[in-house]
Amino acid sequence: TKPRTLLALNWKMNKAPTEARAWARELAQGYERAPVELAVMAPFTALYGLKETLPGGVDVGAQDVSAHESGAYTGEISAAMLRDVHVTYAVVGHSERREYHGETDAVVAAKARRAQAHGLTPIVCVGEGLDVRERGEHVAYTLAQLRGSLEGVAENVVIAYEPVWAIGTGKTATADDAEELAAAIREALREPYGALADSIRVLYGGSVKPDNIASICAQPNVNGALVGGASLKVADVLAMNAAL
Ligand code: G2H
Repeated sequence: TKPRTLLALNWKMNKAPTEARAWARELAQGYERAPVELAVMAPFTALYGLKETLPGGVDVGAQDVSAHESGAYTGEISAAMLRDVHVTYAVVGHSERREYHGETDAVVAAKARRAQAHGLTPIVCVGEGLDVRERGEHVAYTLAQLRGSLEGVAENVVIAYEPVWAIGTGKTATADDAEELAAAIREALREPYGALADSIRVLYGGSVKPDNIASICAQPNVNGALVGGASLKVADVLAMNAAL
């Protein structure tokens, strides 16, 4: 049995708190609770008001979390602070964090462990760039990144496979590309987690939209999507929710 599909929206650095609440009110008008789980990864400042405004059963997540517990880390947001405002998920190791903020696999794993220690579910992102794909090394590269990013991380985790060449570019991996990596990731998860690997959700991310989400999420090892650009408009989100 497949785990429940997760439609995870990644707003990135978009929507002020006021805009986020307006979006949630608009969603509530058309939203019918689907068999899939819906969760919104919003900027820190929007999380509290968003959770209060969203229809019941829709979760919120942060796009990052500190690896540290508390104290002299100016500018950081802790897992405990996120939990206090009813956050369920924390994305860690998104390729934009790895690329623009120098996050290594070790840092990503530390963030994931800290999130779990406070009852959050980390969404750990992995995926290769175009050069790696062109050399045909995408499976080995992604699995190495996965192992490093899951060091000491417990099974309460979601994995997002996001090939960097497909992010925000309009180039989507084919459903077969997504399945190839999702299956390889599932196999690799058996080593640390044994039979629990089957209950861990593996998402695909990279230019997912209403017209391609169904075929991607129908793949045997794909358990949902992490959606950036197409997550900003309510109409697109309702269409994706209905397609699953
Ligand atoms: C990949 C994805 C969401 P987009 O970053 O995480 O963004 O759907 O815009 O490619």
